[in-house]
Amino acid sequence: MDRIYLDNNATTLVDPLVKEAMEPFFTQMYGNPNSLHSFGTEVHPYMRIAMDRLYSGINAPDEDDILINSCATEGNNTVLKSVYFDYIRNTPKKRIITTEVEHPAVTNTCKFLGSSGAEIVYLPVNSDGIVTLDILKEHLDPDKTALVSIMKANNETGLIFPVKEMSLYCREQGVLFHTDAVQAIGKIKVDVRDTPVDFLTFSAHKFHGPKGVGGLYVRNGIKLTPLLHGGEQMSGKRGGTINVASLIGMGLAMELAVDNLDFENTKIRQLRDRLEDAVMGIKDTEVIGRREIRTPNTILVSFKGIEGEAFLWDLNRNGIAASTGSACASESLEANPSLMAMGVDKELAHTGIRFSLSRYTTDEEIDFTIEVITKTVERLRSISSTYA
Ligand code: C6P
Repeated sequence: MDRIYLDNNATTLVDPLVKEAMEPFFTQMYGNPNSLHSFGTEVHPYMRIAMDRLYSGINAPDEDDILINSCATEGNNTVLKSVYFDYIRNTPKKRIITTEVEHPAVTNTCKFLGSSGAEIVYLPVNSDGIVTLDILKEHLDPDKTALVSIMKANNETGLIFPVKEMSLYCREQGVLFHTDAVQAIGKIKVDVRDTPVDFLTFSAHKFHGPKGVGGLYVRNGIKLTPLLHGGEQMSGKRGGTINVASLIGMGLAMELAVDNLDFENTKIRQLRDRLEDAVMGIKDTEVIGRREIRTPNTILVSFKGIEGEAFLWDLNRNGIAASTGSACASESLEANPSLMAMGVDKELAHTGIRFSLSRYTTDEEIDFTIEVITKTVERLRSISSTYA
């Protein structure tokens, strides 16, 4: 069997149709869309189709903005720094409320803004691993709060947050709401009419599009200060020549992701559940978060007494790619911070392994993975000094 890729929350295979759709924009239609000659103008209709696909993918009204940028990290930075600049800096509302389990693209930006005068409140999660409306209500003072930033789904656990209720409440209270929807697109429905967020971020490579391109949704009427000042691209809201091929790819990837939502929530969920049932059959194993409130492709599992890194190494030797959590924290040997924030004990937080499936995952791959996991747990526990 070829290598098995179960790290789809880190990044995904580019759909072959997406790759094919992008190709002409490297070799034939390579003009700068801001140029006035035909090389520039001939790409406009294709860009429009891609933008329509993005708008329809998140059900955004025409009057709202979707800014094309380089990734979700850029999108999250733009939202937080822009809100700081426009709504916090010279006003009495100094507070940004976020959670203890956001991606570093949010938490590290918040830390930076905290050192520049913003007051950052990190909401704790409940015993289910999520932040609820009640937790938010307890901490939200609308006279002091400029922005609430809460992810739609967690990258490490797959846990889904009740963003609809929380954004509706923030709307009533006159507080801006941002959601990082990176791990939601293509896994659960994302609809900005149904869920009244003011800002939403996504990244194409998480839903079988190319790396290095993302989108930032901004509701009509919300002020946005660019992160990148420059030319008049994106109506002056994000300078820099647009990456045309990547936009074309992201548009198609979004359409395919939405078309595949049912498949993701039936077939892929079934495969994930089968993997989960099998690992739960192994002694002293814990899966983090109830499966009914997780994205259909994700499972974070901890095998008592086995270091996450050692486990990953064995999986990798057997051709299976998984991770100990967020790919961008993989060089740190610290206990998984999301898990620590969830109140999981330190030993468990050192042993978490994330398996994330995609629409390309097969029955045979899951069968083989279950076989390897079972043998690996047995082998590593037999040589572990902490497991008796
Ligand atoms: N999470 C993971 O292994 P970029 O890298 O900018 O395209 O996406 C950043 C990002 C932002 N928010 C969430 C919720 C994410 O999951 C990610 C990327 C990967 O979990 C890589 S660190």
